[in-house]
Amino acid sequence: MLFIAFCKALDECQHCFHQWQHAAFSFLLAAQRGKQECLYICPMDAKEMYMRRCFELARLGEGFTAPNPMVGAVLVHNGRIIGEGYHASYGQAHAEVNAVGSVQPDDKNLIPQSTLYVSLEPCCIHGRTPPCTSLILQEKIPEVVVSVLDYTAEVRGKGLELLRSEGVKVTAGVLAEEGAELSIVRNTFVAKRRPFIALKYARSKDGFMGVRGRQVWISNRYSRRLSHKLRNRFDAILVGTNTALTDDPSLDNRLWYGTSPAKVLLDRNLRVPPESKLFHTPGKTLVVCEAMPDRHSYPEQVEFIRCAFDTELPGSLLQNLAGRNISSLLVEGGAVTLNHFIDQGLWDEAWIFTSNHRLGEGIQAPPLAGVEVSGFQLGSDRITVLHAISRRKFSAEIARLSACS
Ligand code: AOF
Ligand code: ZN
Repeated sequence: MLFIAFCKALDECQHCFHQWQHAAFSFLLAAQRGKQECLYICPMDAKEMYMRRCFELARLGEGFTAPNPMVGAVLVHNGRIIGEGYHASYGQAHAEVNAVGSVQPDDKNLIPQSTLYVSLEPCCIHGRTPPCTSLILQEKIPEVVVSVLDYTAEVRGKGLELLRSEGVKVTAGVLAEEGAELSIVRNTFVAKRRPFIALKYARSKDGFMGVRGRQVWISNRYSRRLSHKLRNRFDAILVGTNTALTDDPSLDNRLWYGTSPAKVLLDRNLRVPPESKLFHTPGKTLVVCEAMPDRHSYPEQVEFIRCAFDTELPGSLLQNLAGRNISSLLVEGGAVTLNHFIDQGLWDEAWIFTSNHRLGEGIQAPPLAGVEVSGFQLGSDRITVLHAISRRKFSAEIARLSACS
């Protein structure tokens, strides 16, 4: 029987570098417990397995947590998950609190012998909720496993330090590349002091975004749904004057569940008429202009940001938006607006929808250099997702720093 336990462990750990060690360990464990067989999970794989579960949980909060990150947490006792949680909504309980809170009464006494897995470094500050580090210490959780650091200035490694100084065993950097991507929006927002920026545009097969002065539908209806799904993920959506005039877009999220972004319109001379749809769909509209607005012509939820339309424009606007807690921005065009951001390297991600029709002529889609991370077919449209080189570097830096924290 013990031999069977040994073979089983060897088989289960066959892709693992430590397989012989684990098989031997499993053999001893089985002998010690007098069990016929003993399931043994490689501790390396186990850490990653629980962290993957944290990532899965975290994503359940997508679209609802901003400007906070998506975070998931799992509490494990002796190979059994006794609690799980995620940050579901801004201002509400953090993932760790929900994970601890979900432990059943019969298992509560196990918390001081359990390991807490969290996709992000536990916070050590009083924000809208108390620090998670206090909860961990109060619950006497002896071990915490984290994927990546929280770059919020007052946290950034201090959460881990505090736990260690109180005798908690802390491991950071588990699945750090994935963890860095999961929290890239928050970490970009707090480290670069500007919203995370995604560009989104549709282009014809021959590379045109549209025809000047006339509305042209390029992408198909599945792509429209996907673009509304993106609107749920972003705090704000931005368009320029020409797009607002030719398309009269609503800019809200009607085709996907969740929230609609705040709307931002670049309209230097206030040429977009107050009766345009985007001023009347629910939610705030911010109009960036140089001209003095006639406030009373617009609905109450319209606000004006007056700034010079010079080379400083994207930078100063982004600062203003960050001050309003807008942590992510979806720039939907048109070409002039997109180029404002591209020319200054102010973008992190791009979603390009390429149809299989040719337009023959029109406004050239902007050329973009980035790393293609995803490409898939959505009916007749091809969707390409690019990451800016600067974002790749930043993400890699987060992963590297987290692994040696
Ligand atoms: C965690 N777990 O689930 C989340 C964290 O204003 P508050 O109270 O929401 O706290 C803001 C801080 O918490 C900030 O550092 C943010 O990055 C972090 N988010 N931290 O330990 C969580 N969502
Ligand atoms: Zn917290």
